[in-house]
Amino acid sequence: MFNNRITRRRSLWLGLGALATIGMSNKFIHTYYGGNMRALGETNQDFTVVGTASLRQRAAAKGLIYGAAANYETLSVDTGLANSLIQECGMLVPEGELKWGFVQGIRNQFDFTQGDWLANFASTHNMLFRGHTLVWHLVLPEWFDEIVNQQNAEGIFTEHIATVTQHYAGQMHSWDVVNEAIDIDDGRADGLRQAPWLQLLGPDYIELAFRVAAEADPNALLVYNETAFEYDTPRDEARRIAILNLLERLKSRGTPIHGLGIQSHLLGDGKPYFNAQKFRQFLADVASLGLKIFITELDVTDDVLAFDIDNRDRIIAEVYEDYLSTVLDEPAVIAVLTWGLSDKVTWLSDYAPRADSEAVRPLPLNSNFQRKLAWNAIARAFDNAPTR
Ligand code: 9MR
Repeated sequence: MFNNRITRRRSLWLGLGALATIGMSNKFIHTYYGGNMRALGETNQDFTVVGTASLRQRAAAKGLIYGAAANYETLSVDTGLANSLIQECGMLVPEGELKWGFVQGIRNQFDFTQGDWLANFASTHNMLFRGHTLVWHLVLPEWFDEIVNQQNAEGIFTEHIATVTQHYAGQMHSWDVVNEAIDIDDGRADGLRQAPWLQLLGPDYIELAFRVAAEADPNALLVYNETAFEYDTPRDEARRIAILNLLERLKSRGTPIHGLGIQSHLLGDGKPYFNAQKFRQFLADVASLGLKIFITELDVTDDVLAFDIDNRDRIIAEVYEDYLSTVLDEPAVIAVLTWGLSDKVTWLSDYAPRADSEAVRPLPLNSNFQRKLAWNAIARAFDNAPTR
């Protein structure tokens, strides 16, 4: 049943596409299985943390980066959120502001206002800044279908990537150059998604994106970012193989790619399907290609966990600690980013709400910006991690 649930959930997840264009809400009705996956009080893991140092400090002590995604809309008005980010984060990632449909919502009119505000927030508070994302099949502008065709596609593609990367050159630690290019359900032998750019430019659009970005900003680390391959299920296994094949191909062709981003949107009820040994081997395989690894969008759903808040927080914290202790064992992992910092602002409120309408609790801080057990779990994982 879980496998069925995971498969179905992830298809929905990956199919967010149609809804995620500009001007449309990403709220949508979806059905999935209810039911509480665990009895109360089943967990007894120890989440004791020594001292009060921030996640940023604990990560830095090991040569790691900790950061979070945030968006202009909430960060610019919420001082509680701003103060928490300043305290806890060594890196900031714009949640949406650098996506194609935001930056070039009108053809040839690049609008960096919100991205620049976020870049300025990061530099003012001595945080690194990370770009997300240059090429994605979602959040394309409304003019895309009308204007882009086989004849002009390459010019529009390279111009967009060059303009955006040039604008932030010198300010970006790293870029998610291409996001979510794999979908094994699309039936191609190479596992690539039938994304608009693939249809227009062929499979080498990925390599082209990296080359254009590298030329415009030779100092940023260039990353391929992908979702939904963390579990020991046939689907995730097939996705891991497709990812490794893609990375190997890019490296063998001399593509300027420096890292893999593992989104890590984990499931609160996913513990039985996380195979630490297998995932650890996958990380080693990626590292053996000479690539760095970023955990880019970590959060943990609690939509199907029982209401009890203490127990829910414990289960979520367990998922964080089990995952991060496995991941941080691999020296190629250099950064851990959560997709948000406080439960007050999370995409999961819309995407994976609870049937009982209670607030979701997927992130390190609660909605009043206080540290939860998930925070302890991340802190412990950093404290126990080998030094880079
Ligand atoms: O969290 C983001 C949400 O606020 C946006 O509406 C959505 C579309 O822009 O994108 C969400 O972030 C996604 C990220 O860009 C890529 N990986 C999956 C994330 C969650 O959907």
